[in-house]
Amino acid sequence: MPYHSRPDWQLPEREATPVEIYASRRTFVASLATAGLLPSAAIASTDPAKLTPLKARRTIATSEEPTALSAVASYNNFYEFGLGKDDPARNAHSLKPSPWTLKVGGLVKKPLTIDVDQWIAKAPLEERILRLRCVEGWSMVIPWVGFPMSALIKAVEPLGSAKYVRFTTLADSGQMPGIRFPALDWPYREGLRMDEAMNPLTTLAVGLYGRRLPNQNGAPLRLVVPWKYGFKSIKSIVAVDFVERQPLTSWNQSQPSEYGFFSNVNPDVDHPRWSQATERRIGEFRRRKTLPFNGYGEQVASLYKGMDLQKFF
Ligand SMILES: Nc1nc2c(c(=O)[nH]1)N[C@H]1C(S)=C(S)[C@@H](COP(=O)(O)O)O[C@H]1N2
Ligand SMILES: [Mo]
Repeated sequence: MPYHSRPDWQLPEREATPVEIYASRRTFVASLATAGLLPSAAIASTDPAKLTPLKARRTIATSEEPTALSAVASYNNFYEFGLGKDDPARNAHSLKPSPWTLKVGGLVKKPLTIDVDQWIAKAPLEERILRLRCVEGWSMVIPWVGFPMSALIKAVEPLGSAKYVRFTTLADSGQMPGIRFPALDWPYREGLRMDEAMNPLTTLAVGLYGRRLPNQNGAPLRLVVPWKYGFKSIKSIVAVDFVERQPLTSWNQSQPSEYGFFSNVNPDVDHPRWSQATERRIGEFRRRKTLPFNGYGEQVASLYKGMDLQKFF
């Protein structure tokens, strides 16, 4: 879908507020590390307060209240660190998000090997406040920091034969205690169709709440696809590959009848074991109605025109 003018969630340049993060006692530690005066392990923390601040211009907002940082960083799904909601925050200190190399290749003219720290330092970062709806029936509103996936796609110049994008998470049992258990077929893999990956809402996040990503949220770089169930938003990415055929993805592979390749948020298609009609917004008492495409239908419904969304779930 061509992106004419300005969608309503995108603020005009002059109204967009730069998110200035001022140095505090805690960020002093991070700045020492950035200056090379401390080993990078000092910033490889699960404590968001200790993470490096990022400057970003707010481009996508919502009237909804963001979920508290304490919940965003302590109630997680990241099976490489355990299956419990609090396991990632407890265990992810062993992940080393810096230095980190991202390889972008496959059917492209200009494959790239990216040093993620250097990239974060010079990329124009945006703050994008987006809803996240987990297939399990809970949701959050998260102020991500990152950039549109389309910027990376344009940089590598995909060939005409590239129809899908495959994403791969790190799989290192030394850093990730959970991958010793066969909960999923590691490495965690996800995929998008090219037009989905190019949609302006598709985000590569490097931070949240104005700082680098906590390890448990997928440091140093993760995908955010806000109109799809949360498992599509793959964490701690080491490879992005452009491919011709629909790629195998971890959840679809493990349970194809429960987790489709598309997995667009859809209140009308129940999970075989529970309803998807409502959700629990973390921090709220009553359940709310789940919206088609997680409320982003205006921006993405046209991607699926003519598709049977009961069949292609
Ligand atoms: N590599 C990897 N990525 C992952 C997961 C995972 O287990 N491993 N869990 C997914 C699921 S089910 C959800 S709901 C979101 C949760 O993101 P959050 O913990 O930052 O809220 O991450 C997704 N990305
Ligand atoms: Mo999820």
